[in-house]
Amino acid sequence: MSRVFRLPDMSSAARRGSAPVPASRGGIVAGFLAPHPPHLIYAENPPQNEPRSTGGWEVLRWAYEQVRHRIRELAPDVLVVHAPHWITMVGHHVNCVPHLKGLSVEPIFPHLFRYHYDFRTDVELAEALVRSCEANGLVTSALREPGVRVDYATIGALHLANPRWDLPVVSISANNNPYFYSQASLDQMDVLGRATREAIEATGRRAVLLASNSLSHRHFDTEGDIPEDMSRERPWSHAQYAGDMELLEAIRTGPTSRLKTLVPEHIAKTESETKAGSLTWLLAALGWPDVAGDVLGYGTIIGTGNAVVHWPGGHE
Ligand code: 2X7
Ligand code: FE2
Repeated sequence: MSRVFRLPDMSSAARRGSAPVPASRGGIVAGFLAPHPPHLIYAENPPQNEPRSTGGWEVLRWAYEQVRHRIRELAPDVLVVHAPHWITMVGHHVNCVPHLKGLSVEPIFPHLFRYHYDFRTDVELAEALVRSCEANGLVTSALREPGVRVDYATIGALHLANPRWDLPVVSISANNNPYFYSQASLDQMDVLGRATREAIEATGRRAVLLASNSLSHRHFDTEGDIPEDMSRERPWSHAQYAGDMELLEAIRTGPTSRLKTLVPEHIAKTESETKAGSLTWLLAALGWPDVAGDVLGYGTIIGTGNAVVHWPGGHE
C-alpha cells in the first residue's frame, strides 16, 4: 500500500520600524534548531499520541535526548517556540492563553500524529512579548481566545525538547503569506528576534528558544506499509542533501553572522522550511553570536532534511 502526501508551502510578509525595550537580569540561556516532523513523536510512542509505531528515525531522536539533557542542566524558566505551521496571514501572533489543552492532529499525517496536549503559558512573558513587538513596530496580535487548537509544529518541538512538559511556554506564530516570499520577510524576523530578547530580559526570565524548522523541504509523496520503514528513508536528492551540508558546515564553523546570507541562499537551493523564519528569529534573538553551533544530529524524514542544533545563550 502507498499513500500520497503534500506538505504545505510557507513564506512571510513585510518589515516595519523598531524601538528598544529596557533590559533587566534575565536572558536567553540557549537556542535550539528543533525540527517537528510528526514522525519523530510517532516513533517515540509517548502516551499522549494515539498512533503506535515500532520506532524509526533513531539518530534524530538521540539528538533530542541530548537537547533534553542540556535543557535540564540549564534549568530555564520558560521555553519560547516559533513554529511554521501556526500560520497567521496578518502579523505576528503570540499565544497568551494561560492553559492549553486539546487534541492536535497533523492534517497530512493523521495516522502518525493525534496528540493530546495539556500545558501552561507564561502569560506575563507572552504579554510582554506582544508589547515588545509593538514597540519594535511589528504588526502584532495577542491570542487570548481559549480553545484554539495548537498546531503540530509547536507541539512537536515542545514535546521533543521537553516531554515532561514541566516548563511554561510562550508560542509565536509564523507570519506567512504562502504566496509571497522575499528577503524582507526574513529581515522582519530579525526584528521579531530582537523584540523577543528584549521581552525576555525585561521580564527577567531565563529562556530557552526553539526554532521549529526542518531544513531542505522537498519530500517523497508516498510511504510504505509501515511509515517507519527506514529502508525507504534517504535525501530527496543529492542537491538537497548537499545544500543542507553546506549550511551545517557553516553553522559548525561559525560565526553565525555568515548565516544572514547563507540562510536565504539555502532556502533558494532547497525550499528549506526556514523560509518560515524560525531559524532567523532564533539567531537574531541570540544576537547573531560570534560562535559555532553544535550540530547534535541530522537525518531525513520522508526525504526532507532535519538537523538538531544547539547555540549557547549569553546567560548560562
Ligand atoms: O511538517 C513536516 C515537515 N516539516 C517535514 C517532514 C514531514 C512532515 O511534516
Ligand atoms: Fe513542517
